[in-house]
Amino acid sequence: MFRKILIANRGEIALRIIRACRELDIRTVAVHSEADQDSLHVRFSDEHICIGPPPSRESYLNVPRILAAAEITGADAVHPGYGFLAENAEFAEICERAGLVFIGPTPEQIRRMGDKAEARRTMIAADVPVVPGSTEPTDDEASGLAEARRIGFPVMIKAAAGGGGKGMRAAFDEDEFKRGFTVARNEAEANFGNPTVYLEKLVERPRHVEIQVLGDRHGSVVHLGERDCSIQRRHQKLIEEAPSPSVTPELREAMGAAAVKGARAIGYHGAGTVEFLLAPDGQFYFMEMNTRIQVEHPVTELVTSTDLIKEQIRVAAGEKLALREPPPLVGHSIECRINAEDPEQGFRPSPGTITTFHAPGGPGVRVDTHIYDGYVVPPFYDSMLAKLVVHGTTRDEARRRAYHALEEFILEGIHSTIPFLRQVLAHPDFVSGDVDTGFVERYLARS
Ligand code: MV4
Repeated sequence: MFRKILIANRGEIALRIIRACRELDIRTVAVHSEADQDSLHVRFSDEHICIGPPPSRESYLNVPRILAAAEITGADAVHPGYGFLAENAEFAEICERAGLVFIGPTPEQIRRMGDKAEARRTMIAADVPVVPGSTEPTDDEASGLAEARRIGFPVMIKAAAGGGGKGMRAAFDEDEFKRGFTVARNEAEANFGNPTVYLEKLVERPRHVEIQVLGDRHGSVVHLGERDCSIQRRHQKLIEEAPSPSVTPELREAMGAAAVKGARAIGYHGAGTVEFLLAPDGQFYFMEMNTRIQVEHPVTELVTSTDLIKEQIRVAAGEKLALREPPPLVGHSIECRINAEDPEQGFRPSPGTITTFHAPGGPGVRVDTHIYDGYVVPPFYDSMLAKLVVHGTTRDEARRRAYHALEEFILEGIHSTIPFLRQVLAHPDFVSGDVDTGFVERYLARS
């Protein structure tokens, strides 16, 4: 097992990794920017090193500084968390070359799933269902249009190098296609330096359902059920839950088997997430594979009684997975992301000093956060401050628990998403579980 892990991240996930390391008797090294001097991940780590000025480029994305910190402290592994360098194949490669174990999959696996068109080809070859569409990306409008006619409208135009909805356009007819193709191509070029796009049949009113997988370095892969992440706004998830209210045991088995097949096809090891679009007719289609631990991993932890961060560390150290088959899912879990944003002002970031902080408690209530009374929310990073994660025997118990816990959550001095989250939890369509990825936009358009 590792002796010392460097955590190349900040905020709640850095703290979450520190807690896992303590349980495994592994020492921790926190790296931090000048803006995070007073952060809890710095205070609760065994050692800490400042790696640069506040902007991420100069600190949390500064590879030479992070490697120097690992060298100085004698760390033997690096946990990248999520965001920042977590899906940077080059970083994973550089770590390995420096003799540090990267806690995650191989650079090759990261690279392969990072290229969306390549990921799609890989899944087709592995017999995982993908949305009907093209396999060869193009940057030529005429050949794109011919392909769109073959697939049949409506279609979705997607950047080959994309992800997270950038360089993506829906087109319901040829006119819309011509305009959308140019926009998607330009966005793809500007954001990813690659103008090629590919086409898929548009799936209308889909749910976002993703399967958690774990693989070890001995060829074992298991899945741990799904998370429903349909409550999103502009591709930022707001509420996630496990299990999905729209997934039956039979569908779970089919989606789980598809996810495991896809992961096995690339010899995947570590924690990963296979994202699917779930159509209203019950058909599911591969979208993307995320080769990292995700923000919403706790809902899976609570329904499977698994510590996913500890599992990530164990498999990175070469241990075999203890889990041989999907664990039973017990009860229901819901996560609410509490962001320093003002829902009344179009979710505008709201940094500043937290003048009063009180976290809720009680049965089935977990709060993952790095903030405290007097904490100053810096303007430089992601606006997520805390995750409220609840567990209940039934979905309704979990939902009501989350609603009341948010009422107990005191956060003063800045604006937060708490009031908005409570409105969603009380919305009749959320109560009945009848939501799709368009829920938040429709809701906001009406209010
Ligand atoms: C789609 C789709 C409908 N049809 N593909 C959004 C981000 C990227 N990962 C894929 N996305 C979508 N791909 C086809 N063929 C709808 C979306 C989509 C979406 C997916 C998941 C969660 C939220 C979403 C919001 C808008 C669009």
